[in-house]
Amino acid sequence: MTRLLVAAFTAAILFAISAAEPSFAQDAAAAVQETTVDRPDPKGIGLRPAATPVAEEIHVFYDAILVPMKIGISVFVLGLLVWVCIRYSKRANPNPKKFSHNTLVEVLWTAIPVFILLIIAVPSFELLSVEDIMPDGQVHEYDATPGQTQYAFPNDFAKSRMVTKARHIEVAAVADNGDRRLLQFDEDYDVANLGDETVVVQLAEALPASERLVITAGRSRVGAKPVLGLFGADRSKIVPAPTLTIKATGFQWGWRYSYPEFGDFEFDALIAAEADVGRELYRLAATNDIVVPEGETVRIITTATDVIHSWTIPAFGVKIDAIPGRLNETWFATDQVNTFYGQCSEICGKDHAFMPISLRVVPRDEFEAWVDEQRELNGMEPVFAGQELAAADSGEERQAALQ
Ligand SMILES: [Cu+2]
Repeated sequence: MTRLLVAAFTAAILFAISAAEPSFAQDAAAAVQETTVDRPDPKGIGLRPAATPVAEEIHVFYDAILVPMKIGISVFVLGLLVWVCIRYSKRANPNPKKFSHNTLVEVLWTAIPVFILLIIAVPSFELLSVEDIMPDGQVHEYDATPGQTQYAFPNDFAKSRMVTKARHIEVAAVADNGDRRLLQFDEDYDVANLGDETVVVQLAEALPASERLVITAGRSRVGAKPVLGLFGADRSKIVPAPTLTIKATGFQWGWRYSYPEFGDFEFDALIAAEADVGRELYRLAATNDIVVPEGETVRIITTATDVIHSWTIPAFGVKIDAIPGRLNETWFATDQVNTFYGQCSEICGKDHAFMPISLRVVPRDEFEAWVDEQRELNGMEPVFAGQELAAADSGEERQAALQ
């Protein structure tokens, strides 16, 4: 009987792992296929396809660890129940034993759950830290000079965040048409002076003049990683520091967004009427979308004016409380040009279900046009139309250009 249970348990875990595999593939397919909106599927029970590296990491954790565990535990407990019902029924076991303790069983039912919780804890802490720590990756671009194989970049991070391992560097060759070719450490390049003030990347051979060298450096490596460091591919990448900050303020019942780096223009996003957006998007669509540029890291700061609300986009793997009198921050970055939806996720009163979150990811030039339009609506001059601001690389440079 015991052997049968062990076999059933193992089969359940193997089944769960194999069932989990296709959803990784779906994530990848969804990333390639661009749709115009990402809304919940009617009667769907799965997670939204991952649109950010954090969401990818969450999905691996869910598919490869949580789902097999919950199926395994459910099957095991059900098996025990069935076994007890049959083997120890009044008919099969008319004279029950009268003992009340069994040390071995008690040690096992304490130790095994502790072990299970530890297995869950390790990837959980990893996830919590990537969600909480603002990415600080730096991108350095170099035009290829004929014959040049050595490139250096400053290792000017905070001490605890300095580049000290080959894993903290990504080297890519980018062609004129935007095609990106990731170079392999050890094969295509080597790294010297790790942990020093200036790090040197030594290419095995010089790039053709048609390609630029792009070095991304930093410790904020996020994305699907091998499960427990053992199984599966490493699709993580170094995430650059944010180029944009958005402040989201929850109120009863809607969201107010402001863009502090662009003159702090702000707008309200209330629930859009069903007649305007149709039944499928009702309670997802808002009267105004948050607009962000594709492929860039966005810092989101949340607060509230009355009670606690919670800002979320499930496809991004982002959920963060908006608390009166406090600022919370998190981040996201997505390559998908799409519209994403979320809803207030902290019960906040009678219209809690009527404060949707809608976010539109657009190419950089569309984003700039939108910013200029919003500034105009708020009585400000455009900033991107032909000004030095267009050339600014960071939030600070933009801030400086605005003053
Ligand atoms: Cu709310």
